Amino acid sequence: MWRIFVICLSLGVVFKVQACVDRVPVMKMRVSLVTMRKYQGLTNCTSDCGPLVVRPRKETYMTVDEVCCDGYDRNDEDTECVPRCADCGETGVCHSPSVCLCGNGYTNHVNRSVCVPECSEPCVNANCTAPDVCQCLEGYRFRSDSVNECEPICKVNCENGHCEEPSKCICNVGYQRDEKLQKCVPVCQDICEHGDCVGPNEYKCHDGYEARLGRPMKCDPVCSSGCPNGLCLEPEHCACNLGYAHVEQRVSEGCQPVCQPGCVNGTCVSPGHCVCNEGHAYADGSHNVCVPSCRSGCEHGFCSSPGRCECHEGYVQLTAHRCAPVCQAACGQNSRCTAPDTCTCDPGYVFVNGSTTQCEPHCPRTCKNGICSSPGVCTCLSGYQALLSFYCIPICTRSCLHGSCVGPNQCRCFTGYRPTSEDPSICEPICSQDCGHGRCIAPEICHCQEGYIKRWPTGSCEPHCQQKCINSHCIGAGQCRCYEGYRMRAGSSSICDPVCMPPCVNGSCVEPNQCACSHGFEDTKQHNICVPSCRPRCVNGRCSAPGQCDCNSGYLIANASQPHQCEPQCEKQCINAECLRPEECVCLDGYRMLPSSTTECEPICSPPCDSNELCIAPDLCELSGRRFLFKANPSSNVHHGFTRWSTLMLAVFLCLILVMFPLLLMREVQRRRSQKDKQQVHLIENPTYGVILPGSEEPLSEQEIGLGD
Ligand SMILES: *[C@@H]1O[C@H](CO)[C@@H](O)[C@H](O)[C@H]1NC(C)=O
Ligand SMILES: *[C@@H]1O[C@H](CO)[C@@H](O)[C@H](O)[C@H]1NC(C)=O
Ligand SMILES: *[C@@H]1O[C@H](CO)[C@@H](O)[C@H](O)[C@H]1NC(C)=O
Ligand SMILES: *[C@@H]1O[C@H](CO)[C@@H](O)[C@H](O)[C@H]1NC(C)=O
Ligand SMILES: *[C@@H]1O[C@H](CO)[C@@H](O)[C@H](O)[C@H]1NC(C)=O
Ligand SMILES: *[C@@H]1O[C@H](CO)[C@@H](O)[C@H](O)[C@H]1NC(C)=O
Ligand SMILES: CC(=O)N[C@H]1CO[C@H](CO)[C@@H](O)[C@@H]1O
Repeated sequence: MWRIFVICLSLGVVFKVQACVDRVPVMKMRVSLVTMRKYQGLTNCTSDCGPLVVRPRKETYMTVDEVCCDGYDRNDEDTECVPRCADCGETGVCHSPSVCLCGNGYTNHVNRSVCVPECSEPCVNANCTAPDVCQCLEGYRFRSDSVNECEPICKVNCENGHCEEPSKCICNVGYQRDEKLQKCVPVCQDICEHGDCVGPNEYKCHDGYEARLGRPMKCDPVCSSGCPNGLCLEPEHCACNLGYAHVEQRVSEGCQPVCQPGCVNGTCVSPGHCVCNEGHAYADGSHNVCVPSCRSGCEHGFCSSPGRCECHEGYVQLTAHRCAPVCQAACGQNSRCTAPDTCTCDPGYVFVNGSTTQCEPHCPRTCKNGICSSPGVCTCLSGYQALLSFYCIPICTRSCLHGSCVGPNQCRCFTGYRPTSEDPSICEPICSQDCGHGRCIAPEICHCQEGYIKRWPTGSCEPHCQQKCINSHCIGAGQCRCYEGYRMRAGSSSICDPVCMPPCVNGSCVEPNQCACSHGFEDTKQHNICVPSCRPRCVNGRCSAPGQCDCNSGYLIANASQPHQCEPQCEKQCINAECLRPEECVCLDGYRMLPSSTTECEPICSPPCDSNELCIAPDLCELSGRRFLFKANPSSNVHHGFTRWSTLMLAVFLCLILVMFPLLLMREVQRRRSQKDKQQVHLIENPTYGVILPGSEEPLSEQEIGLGD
C-alpha cells in the first residue's frame, strides 16, 4: 500500500504541468465594495437594524505576474508567450525556442532554428533557394535538361574541351589550348606539310593534295593528267622532265618529248629520239634522220639497201633478216644477250646490284614486310599477311580488342585504353575517376548499376531513389534511410515521421521529440505535454479546457465579462466584512465579529465607550442621550497611519465641522422634529471610510440597499 502511494505521489509530481511562464511577485492596488451598516449602534435590533450601504474600499495587495521563460517572447499583454527562433521563413513557424517547424518543402535539418528550402535533387554548383528550386551560382547556368545541376559558363570558346569553372576551359585529351587562337586545337605528333591537323593525330591534306598511303602526315600534290614524263610539283602543276615539254601549252595531255633537231622520216617518241617511219630506219650516226630499211627487218644489222640486211659489228647473221648479238660472258637466268656483250634482263627483272649478267625479279614498289619473290610479286615475311600487293601487315591470331595489331601477335591499345593484366590483346577503357557503383565502359564513361545514377561532374555512380525520400536520405537501390529521430511510416518506404517519446499529449509530433500543441493548448516545461491555455489566467480556478476556467469549490464567476475571475461565495451577506474565502466573512479593520453572528461585524472602541455611550464606528462613541459625538481615543488617529498632512487636513476639517455642526444639527433637529422621526441616529463619522452627515448627499459611489431608511 505504502509503495503504491509513493508511486502515485511521484507520478503526480511528474505530470504536474506548468505553462512556460515564470512568476514574479508584484504589488497592486484594487478597489473592492463592502457592505456596511449605515448607522451603527442598533445593537439590540432583531428585524429593522438600519439600512445597509455599499462603500468602495482601496487596498494594496501582492500578486504574481507572469513573464515569459527564457527563449520565449510576448508580443502583447495578455497574449501567450511565443517561442523565439532565428529564422523560420515565411512558411515556417517557431515551435519552441530555437526550433522551427518548417513549411512544406523547407527543412531545419541543418540548423533547428532556421528553415532553409529543401531540394530533393542536390543542387550542384547552385544554391537551393526555394523548395526544389536550385539557383545557379554566378557564372553558371543549368545543364540542358537539368534543373538542379549547373555547369560553368565559359566566356571563351571551349570547343573540343569542357568548361570546368566559369571562364576556365580544359581541353579534351589530344587537344591543347592555343592562347593566340583562344581555343582548343588538336595535337599532332608530326608536322604535316600541305595538310592540317584536324584531330588528335588526324591529318587532312589540303585541296589538291592526297595522303601518301600508310603515311597520313605526308601529302603529295595531285595532277589529273598523271603527269607522264614529268613531276607533279604542285596540284595540277606538272613540271616536265628534261627533254619534254607541253606541246602547244596543252597541259592536260602531259609532257611530250622534244626532238632537236627534228625527226626526218620519223616521229619523236622521246626527247631527242625519233622513231623512223615504216620502212625506214635511222641513218647512220643520226637519231633523227631515217633512211629506208629492210622490209622484213634487219635486226641488229642495217639495211644497206632496202630489203637487204647486214649485221652490225658484234652480231652474227641468224637469218636473212636477223642478226644475233654475241655475248662473251654468258647471260644469267632471266636474261638474254641483246647486244654484243650486253645482257638484258627479262621483263620484270633487273640486274643484281653490281652485276651486268645476273638478274633478279623487280617489284615496282618496295615490299613492305616482305620480299620481292617474282616480278611485281611480294611474298610476306612469316607472321605477316598481304594487305596490298606490296604491303604486308602483321597477323594477330587473337584480334586486338580496342587496339591495333602492330606486329605479329602484338597489340597496341587505342588512346584512352590500356591492356588488361590477364590478356594483352584485350584493351580496357580507362576511367580516371572511380566509377563507384558502376563499370567503366568507355574512356571516361561509367555505366551505373541499377539503383544508381551518374552524378555530375565527377561522373561517378551514386545511389538514386525513384521516390523522393522525405525526412530521410537515399542509400541506394531505391531505399531511403530515416534521419535520426524519425521512423518509417507504416506502409511507406520513403516517408519518415518524427518520433516523440513519450507521445505528445494534446499536441502532435512535428519534430523528433518536439510536439506542436493543439490550438488552445500551450507548451509546458514538461516533456511533450501541452496543457489547455487560459488568458488571462484563472484566478481561484483551474484552466480545464482552452479558455475555460473551472472555479475551485466555493468560488463562482461573478461577472460574465470576466470569465477568468472566480470570486469566493458567501451564502449570507457579509456586513462590515468582506467575503474573502468561501462562506467566510472577514471583518474590516477596526471591526470584530458579533458574538451571535458569523456574517456581521461590529466596530471596536478601545478603550470601550461609557455605559451610556454607543460604539458606532471604530473608536467612535456616541452619547445617545445628548446626541453628541465623541472620540473615544483621539490619539488612535496616529495609529491609523495618517500622515502629517492628513492630520492637518483632518484638523481643519474637524474645525469646520465644529463650526458647521451646531448649525447643521439645529437644522436637522428641526427637520426631524417636524417629521416626527423616531430614529435617534443623526450622524456617523467613520474615520476609516469617511464621514457621513445626516441630510447631506451620499457619495455617488454609495448605494442604498436592503432595509430602507
Ligand atoms: C439591550 O439589551 C440588553 C440586554 O438584552 C439591555 O440590558 C439593554 O438595556 C438594551 N439596550 C437598549 C438600548 O435597549
Ligand atoms: C543557427 O542559425 C542562427 C542564425 O543564423 C545562429 O545564430 C545559430 O548559432 C545557429 N545554430 C547552430 C547550431 O548553428
Ligand atoms: C549561394 O550561397 C552562398 C553561401 O550560402 C552565398 O554566399 C551566395 O551569395 C549564394 N548565391 C546565390 C546566387 O544565391
Ligand atoms: C650496290 O653495290 C655497291 C657496292 O657494292 C653499293 O655501294 C651500293 O649501295 C649498292 N646499291 C644498292 C641499291 O644496293
Ligand atoms: C487533453 O486536454 C484535455 C483538457 O482540455 C483533457 O481532458 C484530455 O485528457 C487531454 N488529452 C490527453 C490525451 O491527455
Ligand atoms: C464586470 O466587469 C466589467 C469590466 O471589468 C465592469 O466594467 C463591470 O462593471 C462589471 N460588472 C459588475 C456587475 O460588476
Ligand atoms: C635523207 C634521206 O635519206 N631521205 C630519204 C627519206 O625517204 C625518201 C622516200 O623514202 C627518200 O627518198 C629520201 O632519200
